[in-house]
Amino acid sequence: MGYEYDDQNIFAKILRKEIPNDTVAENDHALAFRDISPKAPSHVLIIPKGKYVSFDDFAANASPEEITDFMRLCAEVTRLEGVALDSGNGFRAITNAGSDGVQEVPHFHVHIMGGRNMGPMLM
Ligand code: D5M
Repeated sequence: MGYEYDDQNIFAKILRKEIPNDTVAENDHALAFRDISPKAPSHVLIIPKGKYVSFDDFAANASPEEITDFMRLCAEVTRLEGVALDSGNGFRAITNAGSDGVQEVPHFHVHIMGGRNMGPMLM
C-alpha cells in the first residue's frame, strides 16, 4: 500500500515558491514557516522538503538524513521562538493525520505552538 502525494497541495506550492510564506528557519531537508491562522502567540509549521503525505509516511519512508534534519529544525524553532525548555516555558507539538486526524493539508507537517498556556489536550 502506498501514500499518494498530491503535487497541488498548498505546502507543495510553498516549497516550489509559487506562493509566499513567512519563513522562520530552514535546512537541507526541512522548512519552518508561520501558520497563516495562528492558534497561539507562536505557531510555526515544520515540513519536510520531500514528498510525504503524513507522519506515518514520513516515519516509515524518509531517510535518516531527512528525519534528523526535520527533528533538528523542530528544535531550532523552539529555541528561536523562545519556548524551548532550556530557556522558555514550553510548547505543544502536534501533527494531524488523515480524515480521523482532521488533516487539512496533505503534506506532512508538525505544528509547534507556544507563548501561552495551551490548556488541556482536546479529546
Ligand atoms: O493544518 C494545516 C495548517 O496549515 C492550518 O493551521 C492552516 C495552515 N495553512 C494553510 N495554508 C497556509 C499557508 N499558505 N501558509 C501558512 N499556513 C497555512 P492541518 O494540521 O493540516 O489541519
